[in-house]
Amino acid sequence: MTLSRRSVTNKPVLKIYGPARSRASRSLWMAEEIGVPYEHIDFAGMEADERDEILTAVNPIAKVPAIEDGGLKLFESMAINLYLAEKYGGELWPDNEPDRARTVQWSVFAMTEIEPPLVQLFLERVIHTDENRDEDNESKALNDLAQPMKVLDGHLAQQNYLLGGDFSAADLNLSSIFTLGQVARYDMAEYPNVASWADSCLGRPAYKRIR
Ligand SMILES: N[C@@H](CCC(=O)N[C@@H](CS)C(=O)NCC(=O)O)C(=O)O
Repeated sequence: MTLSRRSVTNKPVLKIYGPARSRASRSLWMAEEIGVPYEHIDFAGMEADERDEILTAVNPIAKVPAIEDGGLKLFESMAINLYLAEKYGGELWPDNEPDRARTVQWSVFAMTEIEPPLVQLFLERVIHTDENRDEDNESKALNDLAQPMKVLDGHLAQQNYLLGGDFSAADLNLSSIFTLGQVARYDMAEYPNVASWADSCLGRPAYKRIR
């Protein structure tokens, strides 16, 4: 078994499972952003059954990302990122209860309001072939995005980042979803505040390091 390692120490406690070109990028980005040493198990060159055996020991549904940190095994990208930010995040993790609650709010918003229609758009525009492409699904995805995007754009018209003037875990978690929008050629011209905020977040050195 070959393990790919990205770490600054010999034996990091934190292990992150999943290739960078997957939702694991969110957790890799978080780890890079907060500077916690980690071992990256990206499954490169592994057969599917070997990967599944390793992964199901951490995540019974065999999806990535998953992490181990000491005795803790955790899956679901947002749960992982909230945990990492709280434990190691320093300035990325708010020091007050209302902003911590808002961080959870924007992370859940990312997963429930933005990610599902963006995934649908990605499927219709990138994955599906001419035979199974469904324009109604594409229109529905764009429609479903319109209202939450308008709300987000209005919010970001007032401030540079989700919680105010500084980049935080909330920005990382929500902006990480928009990588899918880039691949799906989602035009954000109608939402200029979201577009410039997402460019600023995804332009951060810590994100670039994991791509
Ligand atoms: N809600 C989960 C979704 C995880 C997920 O679907 N991950 C994909 C990769 S992006 C996966 O592991 N799919 C199964 C596979 O690759 O075999 C999360 O955010 O962590």
